[in-house]
Amino acid sequence: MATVLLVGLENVRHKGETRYATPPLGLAGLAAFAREKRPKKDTFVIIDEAAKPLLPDQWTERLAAINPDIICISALTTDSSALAKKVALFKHLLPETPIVVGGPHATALGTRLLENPGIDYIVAGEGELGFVGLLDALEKGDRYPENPISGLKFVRPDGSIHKNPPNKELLDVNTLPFPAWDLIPFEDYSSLARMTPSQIGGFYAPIMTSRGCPFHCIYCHDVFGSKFRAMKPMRVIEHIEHLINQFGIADFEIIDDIFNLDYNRALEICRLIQERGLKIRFSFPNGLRTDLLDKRLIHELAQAGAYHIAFAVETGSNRLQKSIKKNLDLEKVRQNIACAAEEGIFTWGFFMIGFPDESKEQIKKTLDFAFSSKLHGAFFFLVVPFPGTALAKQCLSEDEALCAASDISYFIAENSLSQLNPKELSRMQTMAFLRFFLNPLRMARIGRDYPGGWAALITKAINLFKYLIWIKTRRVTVH
Ligand code: B12
Ligand code: SF4
Repeated sequence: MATVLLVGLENVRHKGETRYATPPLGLAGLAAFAREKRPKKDTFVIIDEAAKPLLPDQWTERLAAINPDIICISALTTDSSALAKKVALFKHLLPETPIVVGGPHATALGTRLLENPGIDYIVAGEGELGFVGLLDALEKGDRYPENPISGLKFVRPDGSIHKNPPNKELLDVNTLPFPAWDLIPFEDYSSLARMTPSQIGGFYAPIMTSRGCPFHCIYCHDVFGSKFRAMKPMRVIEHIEHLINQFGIADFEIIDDIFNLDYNRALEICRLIQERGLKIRFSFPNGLRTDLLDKRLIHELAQAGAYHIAFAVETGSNRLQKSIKKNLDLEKVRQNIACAAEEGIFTWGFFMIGFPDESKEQIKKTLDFAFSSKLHGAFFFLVVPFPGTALAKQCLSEDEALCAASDISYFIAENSLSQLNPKELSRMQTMAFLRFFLNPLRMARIGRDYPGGWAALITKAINLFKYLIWIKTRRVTVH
């Protein structure tokens, strides 16, 4: 019997930025899987600092009360410094308690994370099997399990490293239990900003109806592999109904990497939502593969309750679409944005500027695409080569990539991989936001269609501009 503490880290917040957080689907999924595989053996507690950060004194009290047998932390690469601080604090307070780190950062960095002596284990990739394998081993008193446990890595007593790759055979997402939603205090998230930028607050849950993506965009990370594994439409509906009936949740963020890769599955999910009379609303804040949409699917999504879709366009240059391996059909994307906007869906674009060797003309193409589109909102991110990505391997050393991947590097051009220097790049980014949002026609459309209501819209607009002013008035080092 183990008491397992699962920890989510605080997203770094900047002046003027509303706290934002998403109920931790990954941690809730791990707990549910372990409950199924090790029935009645463990007790789980989730503390998500993204929603409710604790001061060190509060941690002292909570750890004393919980007395965990194992501490499991989920981390993104942008969480690196928060992770290091938390590991130091936990080791100081509970030196004998093993600490495990999983999630995208552990997947991207691999054994390098073990250079932090406070981290006892890392689990890379899809985490369920590794998590349960480790709990089983620790229960038997085996602190250095040599049998192959999916994705598990640790330092042996003699200083050598045990590393087992994530299982090649990936999980069947149809057989996974529903996440342990009972461990999530949904109310903690109800007044925070969420991943869907057109919305603040309210009770909602993130759901992932598929794992994996067969595309290989060079800037993307790889937690779930390239094999697309999708839940059957009825399984998706059962999950939605479970959340409605057990937790009163009727608002969902569908955060798949590529929900609509299987066109007929997507249509069938919409059909079932309508057939069963489910009164729900949902958004796609992580994007859809937007050149695989068409009028019919967009209409069905809107009828089923879709109110916000992110269009991850990234670049308006056809040449760059090829070199970054996104390979979007830009004309189709443009039509689909217009079509979604006509259906009353709030449309949000993601764009990236500053790819290796990108010219001013290519950046202009991206910006022109955004300005001339029917998008309601957009983010213009600076390109950040995250460790472990093909992009980082192409242009940076691992250390440089680790330094580059801070949560503010999307907005502060410290370096430039493009033909522009950091100052020019930064200027173009500021100009992009201003020209995009200060267009009177777009402002009128935003006011008319914003799904979160006027109060949320005003808060959001003020926050965005305060944040941009703060970040853009920081010093930019020209290299
Ligand atoms: C929801 C989401 C968010 C949410 C919540 C993040 C969170 N803490 O989970 C918010 C909106 C906050 C967010 C923000 C960002 N995000 Co985000 N986000 C996602 C998204 C779409 C879904 C995450 C999710 O719930 N997945 C489903 C669950 C089941 O998976 P999971 O959490 O990874 O957990 C599994 C495994 O990783 C593992 N695992 C996880 N934790 C642990 C812990 C232990 C102990 C173990 C054993 C296993 C384990 O087991 C789980 C089950 O298999 C992913 C894309 C994706 N495909 O996952 C991107 C993703 C995580 N985000 C990413 C990025 C880059 C960002 C941003 C930097 C984007 C930006 N432009 O600002 C910011 C950074 C935030 C900050 N400032 O700190 C990258 C991370 C890359 C990296 N190396 O860190 C991803 C992978 C997207 C991508 N494909 O590039 N994001
Ligand atoms: S960016 Fe999207 S389409 Fe490209 S590999 Fe990642 S998940 Fe797939």
